[in-house]
Amino acid sequence: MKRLLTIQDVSCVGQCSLTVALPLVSACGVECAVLPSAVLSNHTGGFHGWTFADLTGEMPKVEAKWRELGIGFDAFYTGYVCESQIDPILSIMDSCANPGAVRIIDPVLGDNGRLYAGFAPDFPAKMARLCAGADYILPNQTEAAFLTGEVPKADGYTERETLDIIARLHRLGARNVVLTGVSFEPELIGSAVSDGRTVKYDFNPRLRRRTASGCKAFEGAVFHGTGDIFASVFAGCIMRGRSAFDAAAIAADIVCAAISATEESHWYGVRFERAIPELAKVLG
Ligand code: PXL
Repeated sequence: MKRLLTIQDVSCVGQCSLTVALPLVSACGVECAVLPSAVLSNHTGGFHGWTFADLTGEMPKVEAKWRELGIGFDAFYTGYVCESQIDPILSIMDSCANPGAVRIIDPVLGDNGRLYAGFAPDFPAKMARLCAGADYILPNQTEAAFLTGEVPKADGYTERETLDIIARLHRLGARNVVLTGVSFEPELIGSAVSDGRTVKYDFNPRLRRRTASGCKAFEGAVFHGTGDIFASVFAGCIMRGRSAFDAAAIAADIVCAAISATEESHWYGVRFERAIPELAKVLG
């Protein structure tokens, strides 16, 4: 069994980051070690405030202990991290890598055209340094724009613009790019998977908050944590030997299943737990 280290925050409530990665990577049949980047009472998307304990100071100590113990990892998967953690993370990925270790970077910066609360405008340039040595990066459209120094477009991207963004993301130094939130027609949304030579698309029907009860408050509302579900399943599938395209397609199916299983009143996350049996079945 492969051992993956994921580095991202613990949002104690909110169904995102580590509370999603640990169960989903495990459900893929991959050992999931964790290094929490911070502990928050809840995620920053829609709650009225949150507590925040930065764990940057622990990182060099944990790294030193792992080196002493000879602990290594077959993969690194990073998510929501702080500015001060880019160098400590690069150091851990250098010193605790088993031969051939894979680097999967989800450059968590923002969504829907905006940086997440608490991130400074110069953070994307720092996150780009993590992307530079990545085997796979998994930005959404907003993150792709910020990483390449652009202002996110509100009205979507054409295929030509998408291919241009992907080329620019490769130029950051990433070997494979999985761009999420790609949509060339309103009812379909998916990802573009590029190895630097060819780009393949995977699309699914665009799901919206159910409004059967007529509750307009949820119509068009965002689905928090779906990027983390996508990245976690993608990472697990890569470790299980799937191609990047297959991993992205399976990850998207699990996101769709989780969204479909979520009642409209559950605003802060999606019910990914209900998709775990499907994931375990797909990966045997
Ligand atoms: O899902 C991304 C994410 C992770 N961690 C924290 C967040 C968010 C998005 O809002 O606030 C703390």
